[in-house]
Amino acid sequence: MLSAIKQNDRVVFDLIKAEQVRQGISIRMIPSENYVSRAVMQATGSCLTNKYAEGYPGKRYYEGQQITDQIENLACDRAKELFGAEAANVQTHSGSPANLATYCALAEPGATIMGLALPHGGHLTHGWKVSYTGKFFNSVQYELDPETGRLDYDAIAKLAKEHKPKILISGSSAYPRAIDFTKFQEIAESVGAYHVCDMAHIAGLVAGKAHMSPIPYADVVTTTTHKTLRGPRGGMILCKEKHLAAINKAVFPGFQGGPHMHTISALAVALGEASAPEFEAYAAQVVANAKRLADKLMGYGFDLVSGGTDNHLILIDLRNKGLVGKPLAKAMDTAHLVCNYNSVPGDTAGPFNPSGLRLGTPAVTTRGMKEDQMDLIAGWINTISEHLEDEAVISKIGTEVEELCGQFPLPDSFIPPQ
Ligand code: DSN
Repeated sequence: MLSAIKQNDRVVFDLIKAEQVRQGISIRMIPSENYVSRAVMQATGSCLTNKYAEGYPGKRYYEGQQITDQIENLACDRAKELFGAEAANVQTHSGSPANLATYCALAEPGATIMGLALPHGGHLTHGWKVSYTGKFFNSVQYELDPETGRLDYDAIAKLAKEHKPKILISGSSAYPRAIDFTKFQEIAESVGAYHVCDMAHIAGLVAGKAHMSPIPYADVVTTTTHKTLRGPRGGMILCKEKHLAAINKAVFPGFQGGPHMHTISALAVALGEASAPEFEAYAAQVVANAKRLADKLMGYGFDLVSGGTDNHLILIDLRNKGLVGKPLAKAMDTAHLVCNYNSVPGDTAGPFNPSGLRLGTPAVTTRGMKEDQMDLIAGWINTISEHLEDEAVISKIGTEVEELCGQFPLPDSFIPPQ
């Protein structure tokens, strides 16, 4: 599949090959990243990238939709079946536009929306002030309990009562604990708000029954499709039937033009894969790996926000170690251990050099790594944290990481087209 690129554009070919090598020899622990199957990757590179399909199946603005309508209907049907949702829109290009379109479908500009603050694990598009979701709407932000590092549902209920939001957002980008969506539904109902859940990070865990599903408890559920769900880079909105017309209108023509049909076809493939029984085992192992890694890191004296994890991610607060996130993340990257630095609750450092590190297990679990490998990874992170400036130590760990990756090649069906 890459042979034409090699022939036509050697520069791009070499860069893609180099990235393939990097992904192969790295322990990739950014919790929002994964490896897609070769089938998903081939669909994203298919002839569907040639097709415009503004509108929705049966009501397009261009002809030649004999096949695209079938593909989009298939993706919607598989999404509804997998998640038990009443309705689906599979056209949003990613999670941020999915969120913006959803808010605009349910509320007027200037209305009050309420989401988790970014340094407490929320996403930019949950109303953080630098995002247009925090400018177009009157954004009220809830925070984690400073003692427990967990969601405080009583405090959220109190804030909701005070501000009467039109939309209450559940979901997060850096919250390591299970979320009780029944509580969010109760709070939303009590103040007459719509409950919008952004399940981007945990969509694969929900599909694999390793996390409570928000679908029965939310008016609208948004998600990206490429994180734990292991699909192509894209977005999806699942909702109650009564909201579908408004959601569809907000996505197209409200915010987007033509849907990316190649991505939608790849999403259909990924949804099929996530419906297979093996996917439940995958989701369970993602969580088991994260728990083991969390336990080992705490054993080395790392302070984890909330004291552990229930899902696929871990947030280390480095302040007790006298460290900040960026130098540690960079040293780890040199040793092929890839994660991201991250703000932590109560962080006084800026977002470019925050006090935390965010790690996740979706990608390493796709490679087949289990608890024993998590022990090794925790040990390496600890050693690097104690030898940040020691190139010899970091280089030795880099070699060990490469060796471990050699023992855990991607399963055959995940090896990208060569
Ligand atoms: N950028 C994603 C993440 O890494 O969590 C969220 O959209």
